[in-house]
Amino acid sequence: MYEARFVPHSAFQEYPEGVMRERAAAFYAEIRRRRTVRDFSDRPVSRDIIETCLLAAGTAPNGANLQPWHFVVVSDPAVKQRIRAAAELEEREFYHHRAPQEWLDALGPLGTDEHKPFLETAPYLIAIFAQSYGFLPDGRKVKHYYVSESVGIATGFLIAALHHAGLATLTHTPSPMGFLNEILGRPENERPYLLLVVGYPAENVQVPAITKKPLAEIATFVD
Ligand code: IYR
Repeated sequence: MYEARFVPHSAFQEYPEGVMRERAAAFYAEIRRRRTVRDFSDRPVSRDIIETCLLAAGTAPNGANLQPWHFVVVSDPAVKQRIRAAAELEEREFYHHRAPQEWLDALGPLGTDEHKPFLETAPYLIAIFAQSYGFLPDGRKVKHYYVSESVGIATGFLIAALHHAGLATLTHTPSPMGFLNEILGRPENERPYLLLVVGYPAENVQVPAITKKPLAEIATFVD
């Protein structure tokens, strides 16, 4: 039996209501500036910034604190080239055969296609893996819980952290992306969850003219 051990939550910070309101508004103003970009500069980004953002991602709430994620940060041009080739192979299939017309119609406003040059241009690709189970020090398997929820939340933290640091991201989801296990040598207990493209936007980058739903559409208050 494991004894739960508790410590004071001394890091919790309370603010006067006016300050809370200001902080809520400031965070909204900051996060609403985030846009997915699909055209990246090849300008390098210092690795320590990525490391700090990954530490932020690793603080995400998750099932039984088993932290069922692994982040592979790729900057090696040869590996990026292999990932691009494999992703474009799947994307060609997707855009020309697999995707139903309804899906292609939904993607229309984003202007995406099977060409993914950003997979080589951007300084970093972060392949995010979800671990369905882990291992104890003695090698025994440990089942993980709420894996997609946990990895989704950590990914959200990572995107927010990178944006906050002043970097652009693209959540890329070639499907299927089993090729990432092979190229990156990841074990059987890990499935690729998402490929995050990270760097500076290309000069004069343009983004789709899209809008976000208003509060009344995304939220209901029961009171
Ligand atoms: N994975 C493809 C298609 C795609 C699907 C959705 I849903 C998007 O929001 C964007 C793209 C691609 O990356 O092009």
